[in-house]
Amino acid sequence: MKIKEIKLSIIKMPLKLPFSTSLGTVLDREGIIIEVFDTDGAVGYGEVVAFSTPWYTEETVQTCYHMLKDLLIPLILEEPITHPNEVQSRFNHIRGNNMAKAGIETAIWDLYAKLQHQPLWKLINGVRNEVLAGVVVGTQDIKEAIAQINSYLMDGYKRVKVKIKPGSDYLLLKEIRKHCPDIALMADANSAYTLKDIEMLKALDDFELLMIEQPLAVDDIVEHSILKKELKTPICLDESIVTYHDAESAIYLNSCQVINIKIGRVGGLKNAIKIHDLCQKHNIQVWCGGMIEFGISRAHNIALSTKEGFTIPGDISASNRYWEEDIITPQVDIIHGTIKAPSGFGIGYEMNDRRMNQATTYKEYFR
Ligand code: OSB
Ligand code: MG
Repeated sequence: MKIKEIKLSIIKMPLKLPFSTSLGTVLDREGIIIEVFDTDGAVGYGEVVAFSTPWYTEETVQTCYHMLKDLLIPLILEEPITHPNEVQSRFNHIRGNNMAKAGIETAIWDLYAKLQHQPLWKLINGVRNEVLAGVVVGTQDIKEAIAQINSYLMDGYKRVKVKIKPGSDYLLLKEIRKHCPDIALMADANSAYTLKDIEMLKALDDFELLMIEQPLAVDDIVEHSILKKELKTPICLDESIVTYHDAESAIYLNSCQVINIKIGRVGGLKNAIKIHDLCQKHNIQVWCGGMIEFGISRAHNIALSTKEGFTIPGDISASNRYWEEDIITPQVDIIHGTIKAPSGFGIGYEMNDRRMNQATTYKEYFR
């Protein structure tokens, strides 16, 4: 691949509804869309999933922009790339900054798949042409949460996740269970608890949750292994797994039954696939996490979720879960709780230029 030009666009869109977690509320979503052009005019799309502020991980839109502009893009333009697997190693001497790295790495995967005349999901040896969707409720208000769940069930979602925190946990889940006894339900704490809360966390075993996601500290692997011995509810790690080595450590210490794989958090598609393969080998369940993303990242998530290990629904929802109108076309739709893997080359979605222009607040080209 001879990459001639790279375009960065900062975009911003209001969410249809506010999204609250144990760490705060998101009203507007800002992100970076990356377009990588080769010398023949073919284009690959990537998305940086960092938020405007560092509430989920330490990266932000501005830190990612700096990384891309000043360090990562120059390394990509420096010499031709034969295969997207080379991108990671070109960034070897730059620590962390996984979401910035993943944004450009995924754009190169898309371009490569297009040049190979293959859907990305087939190129990465996906095994299914539809992936299981799941949806996240963005409120801890009990009445409002139940109303949202009911409407998502009408849309066809088969798995629902709610965000919990101390004070909004037992009663919230109890009421949801009372109204929806049979739904596949899970809870995400975004690290809101400590081992001192163990009795409360044990009490949540009453609700037959599919799993509890990231109950303890963001950088913890040890205490989760202690908690796991006490809970019936399976533990899923999200924030704690940033590298392949983290996944190895969690498996070694028996810290979880499940890992949420996010392409951005782990630094790209190559790493996501490596972690998937490791989990397969060790009987750790995986599912694809979400970042309240725009359509480009959503499309990459769909491709990843066609891989063999992704047998449980991820946080992959339709475009209309968060947006009046997404930046891709067609919009991602849910049909009977699943999303069709597209048949087009690369990510299989086109840019919705009109919507993209409306959402763009800043753009810059690099050669
Ligand atoms: O912890 O999984 C998380 C959104 C932003 C940051 C972190 C998380 C989430 C979600 C929502 O839970 C997933 C989605 O619907 O995109
Ligand atoms: Mg999470």
